[in-house]
Amino acid sequence: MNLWTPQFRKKYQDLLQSHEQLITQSNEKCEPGNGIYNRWKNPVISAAHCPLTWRYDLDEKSNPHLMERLGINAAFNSGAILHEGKYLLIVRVEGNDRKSFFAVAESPSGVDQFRFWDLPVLLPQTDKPDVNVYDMRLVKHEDGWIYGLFCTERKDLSMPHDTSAAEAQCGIVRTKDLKQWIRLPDLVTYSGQQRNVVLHPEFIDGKYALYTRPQDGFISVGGGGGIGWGLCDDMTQPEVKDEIIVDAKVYHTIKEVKNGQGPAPIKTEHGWLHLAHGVRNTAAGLRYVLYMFMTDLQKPWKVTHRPAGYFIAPEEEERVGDVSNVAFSNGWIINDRDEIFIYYASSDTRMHVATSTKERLADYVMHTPEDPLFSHLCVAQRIDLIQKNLSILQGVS
Ligand code: M1P
Repeated sequence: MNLWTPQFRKKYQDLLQSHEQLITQSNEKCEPGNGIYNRWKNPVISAAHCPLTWRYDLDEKSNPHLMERLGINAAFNSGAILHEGKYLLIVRVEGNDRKSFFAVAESPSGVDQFRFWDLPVLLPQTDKPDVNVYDMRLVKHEDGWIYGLFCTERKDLSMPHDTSAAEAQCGIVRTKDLKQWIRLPDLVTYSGQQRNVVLHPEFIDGKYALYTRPQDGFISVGGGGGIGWGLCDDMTQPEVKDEIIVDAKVYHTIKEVKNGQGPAPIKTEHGWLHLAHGVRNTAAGLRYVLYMFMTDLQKPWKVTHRPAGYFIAPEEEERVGDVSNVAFSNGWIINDRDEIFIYYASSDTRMHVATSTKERLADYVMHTPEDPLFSHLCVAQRIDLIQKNLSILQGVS
C-alpha cells in the first residue's frame, strides 16, 4: 500500500483539479469569422492536456516533492479521424527530451474536451529503430485498414561527425482500432528524403496512391520539392518508383521555399479538396501557412483550382511558440453533416480547431481568384473587385 501524507495528497489534488478544469472547459466559436471558416477560442490540445500520470511520479517515497519527472514540451501536429462517433486526434507529443511520440486524444464534440487515452502509442519498430517520429496522417482507406503515415527520423550516418545531420523517411503503420498497430516497412522512393507523405483514401487503377514530398536534404527540399504523387502496388512492400509533381513551389508566393500535403484530401462532388502548408523565408526565419487547392475527381494528381495565398496563417498568440510563425495541419475531419473540423497546430506548440463546411470550402477553393503572380496584375484583380463592389453599393444605397 502506498499511503500519501495529507500534504502530498493536497498537492496532487490541486494539480488534478486544475488539469480537469483545463480539459473539461467548453470552447467558444470566434464570430464573425471570415465567411470561409471560424476559429475557436481555446487551443484544443496543449502540453498541459497530457495526463498527470505521464509526467509525475506519484510515489511519495521516490518523489516527495511531487516533481514533474518526465515533462512534456509540446503537443501539436495531429492526425485526425472520426471513429465510432468520436473525434480522435493522434497527437505529436514531444517530451522535454525532444523526442516526439504519438498519443490518441478523444472528444465527443470535436471542438473541446479532448482527453488523452491512458497510454501513448508504443510504436512497433523496424530493424532500423526510429530516433524520432512525428506528424502522422491517418487515413481510412477503402481496403478496410486505417493507415498512419508519419515521418521517421534517424541520424544521417553518411555524416557521422555532424550531430544534427538527420534523414527523414516515411514510416507506415496500420490498425483497425487505433490500439493495435501493425508496423509495415518504411516507404521506398528514389528521392533523397521524404516528409509529409500522405495516403490517398481510394485506389487509383487498382493501386495505392501517395502524396509525397521529395527533398534533397533534411530541412531543404533543394531543387526538387513540391507535393509529389506516386503509385504503389502493395502497402506491405511499399515502393513508389516514379513521382510526379502535383503542386510545385513557386517564386514569390506563400510556398516559395517548400510545401507539403496536409491531411488526406476530402472528396466532394466537384473534386478533391486539399489542405497543405506553404513555407517562405523571411528575415525572422521560415513562415509556415496553410493553403488549399482542388484536384480532379478521377485524376487526383491534376490541380483544377488554386485560390491565391494563404487559407490560415498564424495570428496573435499562435505566432509564438517553440518554432514561431508556424501554422501546420495534418488532420481534418468531415462528419455526417458535412461539417469540417480543421485541426491545425501553431508554432510547433499546441493544437487549435477551425470549423467550416464542405460546401463553404468548395466555394472558397473554386471561386477565390488565383494568384496572378505579378504585383500589377494583383492590383488589377483588386480594382475589378472594388469597382464591382462600388457599383453594387450604389445600387443598394
Ligand atoms: O517546424 C515547422 C514544421 O517543419 C517541418 O515541416 P516541413 O517538412 O514542411 O518543413 C516538420 O518537421 C513539421 O513537423 C514542423 O511543424
